[in-house]
Amino acid sequence: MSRIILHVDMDYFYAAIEEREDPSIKDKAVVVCMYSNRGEEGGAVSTCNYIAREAGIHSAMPCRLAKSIKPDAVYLPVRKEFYTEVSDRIMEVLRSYSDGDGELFEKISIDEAFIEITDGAGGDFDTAVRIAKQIKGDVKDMEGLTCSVGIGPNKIIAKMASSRQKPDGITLIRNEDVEDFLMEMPVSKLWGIGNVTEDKLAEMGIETVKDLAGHDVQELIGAFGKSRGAWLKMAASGIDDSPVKEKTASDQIGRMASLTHDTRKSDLVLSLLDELVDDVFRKVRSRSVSFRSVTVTVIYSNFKTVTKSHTLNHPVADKAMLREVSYQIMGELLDSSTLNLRRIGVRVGNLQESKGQKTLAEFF
Ligand code: DCP
Ligand code: MG
Ligand code: MG
Repeated sequence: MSRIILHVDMDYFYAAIEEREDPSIKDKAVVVCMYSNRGEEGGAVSTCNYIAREAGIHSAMPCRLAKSIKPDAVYLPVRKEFYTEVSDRIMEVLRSYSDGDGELFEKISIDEAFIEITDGAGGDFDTAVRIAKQIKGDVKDMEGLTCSVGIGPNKIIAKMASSRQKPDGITLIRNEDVEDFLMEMPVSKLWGIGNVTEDKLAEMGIETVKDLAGHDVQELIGAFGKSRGAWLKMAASGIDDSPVKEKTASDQIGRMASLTHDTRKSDLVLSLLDELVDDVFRKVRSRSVSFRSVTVTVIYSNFKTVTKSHTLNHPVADKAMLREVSYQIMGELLDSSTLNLRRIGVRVGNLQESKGQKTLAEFF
């Protein structure tokens, strides 16, 4: 069965959030600026909406230049913390779609992530498209924002596919489409190739992905070293076995699951919570770690996602403690809304190697 990976990237993310917050600017060019300590004139464009892009404005352009090109655009300062809150909520929803109950998920920036759905889609790319539509619908309903999705048999292809149709697009590249998709691209478009590599390849006469795929691997290894040289050859051939795995996953252990039907009955919710606690704790024990934070996630029937965390005074590896804290947080979440719950999750974080299995009793 082929792997199926989605790459989701939000459309003009910071500027889209600003439009949502103030619909009166929606039909204007909107430019979000990162002002430096040299004041308004010294900053660079963080991002802008598509109307501003049509005028030639783009990320990293000096704000001063943007203002000279389009003085009548709306210029706003970056509100990073606010965008991060929006991002966190979106990421929880995206994570809830991944295989392994949220494990095969990888956030790679504030507005994009990989989601492996090989099992979720039963290995079928048409089903994957349906799931992608559902994800886009969830994000739209929940946050009023659009995103673009790339679907492919690996991360490199999915990542490159998501930017093919923007904004609000879905691009599917099946195994049999990979070669055509890649071949005519300049090497600079291959995900993972930066300016330095591009220049070095150009010196070797390699300009397109096709040139790179056809190049002698030994020569690439000679120029770039063993692992990078081999990687270049593989990537250009559309082969990428790298797993979807969060870089920080080693610092978190979690599980999510759906309730059999949407409900807020505490006996049903808590019995699923018990199962999740059991599973999470089994992994905690098998990795011989202690944890200091406990996070509970709730996705309501309208897809609104809420997470709540509790940080303990000491790292513990104690199942009773994990259950107690999870119950407490879940109780607070149930009290704070009258909506039915669709999915719930438990996660522990701030992991440390357990030197001997410390139990709660040892701390008191
Ligand atoms: N960003 C930034 N400076 C950059 C590039 C990006 O501050 N040089 C920020 C602002 C973007 C966000 O990161 O909104 C996400 O970056 P993307 O590259 O995904 O760009 P956008 O989401 O803005 O636009 P697109 O629709 O092309 O994805
Ligand atoms: Mg984006
Ligand atoms: Mg992005």
